[in-house]
Amino acid sequence: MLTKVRPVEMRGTIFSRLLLVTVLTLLFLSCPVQAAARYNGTWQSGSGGGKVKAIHYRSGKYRLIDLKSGKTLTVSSVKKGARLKKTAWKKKAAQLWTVKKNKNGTITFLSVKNKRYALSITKEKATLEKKSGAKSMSFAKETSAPRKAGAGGISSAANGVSQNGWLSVRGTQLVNEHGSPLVLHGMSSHGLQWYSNFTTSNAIGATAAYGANLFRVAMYTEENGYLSNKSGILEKLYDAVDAALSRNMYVIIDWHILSDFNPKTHQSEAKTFFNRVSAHYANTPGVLYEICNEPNGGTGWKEIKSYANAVIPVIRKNSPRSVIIVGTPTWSQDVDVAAADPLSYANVMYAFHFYAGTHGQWLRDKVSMALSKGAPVFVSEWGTSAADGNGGVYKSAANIWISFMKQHSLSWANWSLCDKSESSAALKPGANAENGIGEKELSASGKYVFSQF
Ligand code: DCB
Repeated sequence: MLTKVRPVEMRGTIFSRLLLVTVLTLLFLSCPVQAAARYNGTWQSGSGGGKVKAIHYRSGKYRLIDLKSGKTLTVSSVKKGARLKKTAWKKKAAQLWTVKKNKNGTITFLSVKNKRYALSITKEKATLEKKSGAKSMSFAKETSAPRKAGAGGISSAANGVSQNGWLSVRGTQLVNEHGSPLVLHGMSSHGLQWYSNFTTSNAIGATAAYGANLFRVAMYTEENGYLSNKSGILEKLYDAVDAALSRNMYVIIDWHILSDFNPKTHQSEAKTFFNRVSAHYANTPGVLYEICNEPNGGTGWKEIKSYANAVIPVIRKNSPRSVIIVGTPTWSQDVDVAAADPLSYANVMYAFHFYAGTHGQWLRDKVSMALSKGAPVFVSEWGTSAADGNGGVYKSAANIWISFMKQHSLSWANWSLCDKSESSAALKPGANAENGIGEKELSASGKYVFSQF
């Protein structure tokens, strides 16, 4: 075996350089100027509104960046109520602040121009005010760490769209914009026509607090869904998708066929719909499209393929990079059949759905078969109940499915975020998700699923 050996004199040089770097780093870290950088970070005033990012300049002085515009807050005149300007960073005293620690743990930013004046931010404006204990002058550090199960908070996805960008499929694996594998986990809504009270930014944000980075918007086509109220349901859909995106979540737009059995039944409506929404979200990396939820009633892969070949180009024309999920025969179970005769498009995945109380090893075998043939699988719907949405909760059967999905790095969405009186519902009947979701709101299924994100 050949190993490259550096000449002895070079190793000496490297060693002394390393020593020098280490000594300099230690000196730098221990000097008082560096210690003053402890207020670096994002701060929010007690009155809500805009956030500022503090960046240490020198000697305990900070510049503050307005997070909406990315510009530096600048004092234009030192008087009470003077609006702050947002300008480019020019290292001027009018752009520098010192920090005063308050008793309640918050901090106040004092202008270097005159330390009796402080930064005040309300929902409406950023001004200079005479230093006081007012909420608008008391800033708390923003904590981005997701709240843990049971906390019931509202958050944004910690590993979502802003960190991962456009998704694509490499082999059978979903990868992010940098080519690293990414697994998405989250909830599916129930039918938008019935449960849009759980597709709000707060309700979806509550799932993010537990670690979810995906939300699926189930837009039924029949059963009083889209086809019977196009403009009304479309509005609900846009609201739900925007809500998920506002929480940094990836979001699936699901054309939820069910009682219509065969996706070809409403193919022309599907083309119109997907043309419209993919144009609307053309430059939006967070959106994925699921073009037919669960073909059933004997619909074969040939027909689904024909439908997919008609709908995919419509989406791709508007939004060429979007990942598209295609339903498979028998309520999206026969991924093995699709794998034997795959679609020719890139960045396409095959939908696989299961219900723990009904489906077992024989169905996992279909997934293994599909993956071994190189077909990418997305578990865009699964439940802890039986296939009718009731029965159970089948926790030990679900445990086996969860470890199977982990083993194969499969992304999933659980059915469903609603308070319907059925065991697959994640919330108890009558639950309100607007103030976060906690022990009080979660059903037995919800408790189980929310601890798995
Ligand atoms: C799927 C559907 C989904 C359905 C769930 C649970 O259907 F994608 O829409 O949700 O799985 O059955 C249920 C709701 C009910 C609602 C009903 C009709 O939970 O509240 O009343 O939809 O809108 C499946 C999946 C698998 C199988 C059968 C069905 N299977 N199915 O394997 O037999 O009959 O709907």
